[in-house]
Amino acid sequence: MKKQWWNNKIFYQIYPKSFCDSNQDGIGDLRGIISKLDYIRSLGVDLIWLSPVYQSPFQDQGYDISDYYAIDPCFGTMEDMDELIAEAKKRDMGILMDLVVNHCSDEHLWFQKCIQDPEGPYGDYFYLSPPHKTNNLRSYFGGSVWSPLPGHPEYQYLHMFDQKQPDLNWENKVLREEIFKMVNWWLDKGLAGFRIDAIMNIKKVLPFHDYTPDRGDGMASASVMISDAELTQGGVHAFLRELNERCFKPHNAVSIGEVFDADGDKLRMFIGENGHFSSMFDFAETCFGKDRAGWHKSLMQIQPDDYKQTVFQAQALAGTDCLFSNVIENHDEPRGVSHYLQEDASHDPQAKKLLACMYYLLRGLPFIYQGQELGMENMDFTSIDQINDINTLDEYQNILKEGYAPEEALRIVNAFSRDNARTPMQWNSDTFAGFSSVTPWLPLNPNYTSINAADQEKDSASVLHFYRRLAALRKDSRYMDTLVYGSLLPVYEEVPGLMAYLRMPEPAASEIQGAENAETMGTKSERRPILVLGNFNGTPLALNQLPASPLRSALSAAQTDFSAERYLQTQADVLLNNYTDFDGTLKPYQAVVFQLK
Ligand code: TEU
Ligand code: CA
Repeated sequence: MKKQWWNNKIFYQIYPKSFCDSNQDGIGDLRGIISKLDYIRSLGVDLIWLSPVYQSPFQDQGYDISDYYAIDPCFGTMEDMDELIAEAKKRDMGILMDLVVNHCSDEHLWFQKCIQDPEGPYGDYFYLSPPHKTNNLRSYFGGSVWSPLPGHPEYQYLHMFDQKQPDLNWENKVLREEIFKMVNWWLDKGLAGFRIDAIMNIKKVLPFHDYTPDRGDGMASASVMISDAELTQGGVHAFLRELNERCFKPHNAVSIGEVFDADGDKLRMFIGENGHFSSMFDFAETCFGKDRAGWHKSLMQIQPDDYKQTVFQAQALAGTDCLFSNVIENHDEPRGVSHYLQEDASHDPQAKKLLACMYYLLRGLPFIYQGQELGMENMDFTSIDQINDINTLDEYQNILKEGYAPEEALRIVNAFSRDNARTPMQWNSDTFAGFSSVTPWLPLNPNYTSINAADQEKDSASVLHFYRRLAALRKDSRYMDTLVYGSLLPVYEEVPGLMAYLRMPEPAASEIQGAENAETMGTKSERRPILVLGNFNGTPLALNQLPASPLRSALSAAQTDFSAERYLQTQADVLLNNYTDFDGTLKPYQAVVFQLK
């Protein structure tokens, strides 16, 4: 794998509306973010991804942009944005914006001009179709993907998401040029790169045709056309190659794709050495158990062994030439600790640290979503009126239609709602959690009195301090060859509730035949395997039954009958531990990282 400047970076996602409110209007803003840059840096973060801060009517919380060149007034001004970039740079951090170019807002000038004159040039910026030539796709947010073009009953326009998010026509070269110009404008301003939203959707199957219905409404999920486009139309690749060549590559920018469903042989087209993006999210765990029929048919919680298998499969797919972006949550998902830990564990700081340790040290780029570093949990919404997210409101209606009682429907959406992650950041135990001095735009999770940054700052055993220790480990130049560039080898897979993997150092440049620059790499590096062990069981896990052989073979030393327990206790060095000791048995939810001899 060719080394790149972003390979060893740590990422932090900010959902600006819910991060920090500087002017006391209940909405987080750019100056609020600027005031917290030292805190973010203290987590070892190098790159900050901001969910959209562009001008927007907020039908989908900023993922509906009405001006790509303007900051929405609720977040501040373009001067604030420039200051944020500059202040981040002073602290050795870079800013990534969210690139939302599958669609814009219906309030964008392009769509307004399209409405004025659908036969004119702006009609080609969108997908317009006579009513009899549309298809039966269901939007991701419910209802048909087609809506009548205002004032023009002879046309329907396509929107994969909400009605207020018309899809942009990437087949139109003029539109693509507009997008490239805009992306370069932002990169020239000094952005480090972009996270690229919903990008698989930019390729449609033309002419439009119907798909086999997957629900009683006679419609098929919009995602079906996207898989079809990959299979039959050459997919998104030509568009993404052009975007990379014209924008990311010339700026040496980092680009993180929001890509769902890229199967094995396609992965390298996205994130291989000459791929479209620097990296893309591993959503295999996110998607595990999700059902197209809706949240009521989806699995509320994943079992630890399914989690570990899903992660290991994704890691195997990425091999040693692709880097996934690793997440346990984001602004579209429930909180990771609530989703991936079993009920008893999901409030336990030790279990939260365990989950943190397991995903953070995988091969790939670690992403932290705001509040994750505190172990923030799902919100217990007590009424549907507390929920703002359109996706949740649609699923709620869908579940009611399926005949569920309102309380049951609320219980189900509580488990999946995107608003779980969007409640305000919990800075301290003051009124409104230090997020604002007025009522926030979305209710606070009442547990802010016990889960907040100020308290955890004072407690060296807190989840927050554990995230700092993870960063320190990952950044330690002695382990870089192993933790950043090394391969991943699952071990003891058959042991229930145990997640264990070896990170094997990549061969030193000097060990690679014919390598140039053999001296430049790895002089300070400690080229020994690292073992990550985590017990997801609420009971102790004795290691005396585990054979030492997988560890021995990793060391290419002679096989012995030595048990893993004895080997680890007597010969391996502990690099990180969520308890204060290791006595040969893993305590409930204990995570330990060893360096082997
Ligand atoms: O999400 C894309 C996407 O596929 C979502 O529909 C996702 O499946 C859903 O949120 C899971 O519940 C991106 C953004 O991350 C999301 O916030 C936006 O709403 C969406 O694009 C439209 O821009
Ligand atoms: Ca504000």
